[in-house]
Amino acid sequence: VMDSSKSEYAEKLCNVRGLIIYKDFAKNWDNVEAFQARPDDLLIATYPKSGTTWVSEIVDLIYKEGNVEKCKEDVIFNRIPFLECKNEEHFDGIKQLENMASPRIVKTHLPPEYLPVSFWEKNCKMIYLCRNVKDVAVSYYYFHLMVPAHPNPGTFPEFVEKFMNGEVPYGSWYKHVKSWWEKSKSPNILFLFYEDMHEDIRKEVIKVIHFLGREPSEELVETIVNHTSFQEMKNNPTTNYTAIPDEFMNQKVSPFMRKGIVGDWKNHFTVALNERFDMHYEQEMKGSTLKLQTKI
Ligand code: A3P
Ligand code: EST
Repeated sequence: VMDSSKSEYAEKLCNVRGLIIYKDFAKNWDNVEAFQARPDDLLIATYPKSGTTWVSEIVDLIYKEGNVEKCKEDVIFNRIPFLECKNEEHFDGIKQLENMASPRIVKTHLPPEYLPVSFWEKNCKMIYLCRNVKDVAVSYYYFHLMVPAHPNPGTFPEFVEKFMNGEVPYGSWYKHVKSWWEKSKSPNILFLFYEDMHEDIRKEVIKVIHFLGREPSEELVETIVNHTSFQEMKNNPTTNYTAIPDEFMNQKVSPFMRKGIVGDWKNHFTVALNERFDMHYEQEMKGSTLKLQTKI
């Protein structure tokens, strides 16, 4: 079992300058590094499974001034291309972006150190969304099961071991959020929390509208809150990823819009695993001023 899982990792994932990433993405790395950002690009950065799709739909609706029908004209991964995404002939984030008119909204899961330098040179606005690490681990586990580009994650405790060691695509969650947290001292970067969005979505939506230099009319905020609820996005074929064929994303195994709640980790972590995880968390995060919401 050990040998076959090891060879499956080598077959599907790859280490690019210290970052673990999908092999297909790695083959395209020269193009990622050379990517030319434009000054009016908006970057949405997250660690995978932190609510990227949710905040992306919110931002696109702000750009489209609350025109829901316009958002529904195309799937979210065409409206907001995924920068480093590459899969043979099916997906190419760089190519999509190059052919796109400004202003562009760009999705990435890259840590700041791996972001194409032009984003820094052009001083682009960026939004980073952070989610409670335990819920990220749970969500990433189901994502591993449903997306065949991942090695088999094994049991949940086995996966959590890999996750803690950063042996998953995009590497260590701890490094990722710590680095982006440091970067977010710049006024160009808005740092948001998934749990805050759950607690008071209106407040967070207004925050994003202000960050984008616009005025939050009552009507716009109302439209966004309604259109981007979990149920709406789960039933919306342009946001629920059902347009991606089963061979790449098998939603019969687990839906992309899975639960969309805070605290699902409590249904997955045993007391012992939780204690081990907490100890490791303290070690990894000591020295950082970033504090997650702990009341969940
Ligand atoms: P769960 O697997 O916990 O349900 P990403 O978009 O970064 O891949 O993150 C996916 C996670 O965000 C999933 O978490 C998904 O259900 C959740 N999500 C997506 N849209 C949401 C929404 N509108 N409200 C709340 N959660 C949402
Ligand atoms: C990875 C992270 C993410 O937030 C969304 C997606 C959707 C598309 C997925 C990709 C991913 C992982 C790699 C792929 C891709 C579709 C084909 C490709 O191989 C599975």
